[in-house]
Amino acid sequence: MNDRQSDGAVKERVEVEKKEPTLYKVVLLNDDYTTMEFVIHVLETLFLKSPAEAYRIMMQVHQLGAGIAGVYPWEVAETKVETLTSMAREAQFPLRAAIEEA
Ligand code: TYC
Repeated sequence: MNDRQSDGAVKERVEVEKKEPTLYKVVLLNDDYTTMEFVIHVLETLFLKSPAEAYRIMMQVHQLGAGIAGVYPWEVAETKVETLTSMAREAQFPLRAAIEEA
């Protein structure tokens, strides 16, 4: 729909605010075989974390079982998990991630 009415006047903009998109957490899961170094590498290169933040998240997952790698719109979260899974399979690690509503 455009903002023009048939008389050429501009329609009043009643709904200015856009609805917030639903966001999803990519939750990294612990396992016994993936190396800490590889998890840090994935957090830095795929989830764009600083080295310090990547280390913090990795240790949280290692000690507590799970941790948030990032929060994204649905399609981005899905693609991150797919890329993580193929990076892990390529390196022959069982690393996995889940998606949860934020
Ligand atoms: N628990 C793994 C180890 O001791 C390290 C690890 C951390 C694995 C985080 C997965 O998502 C993970 N080598």
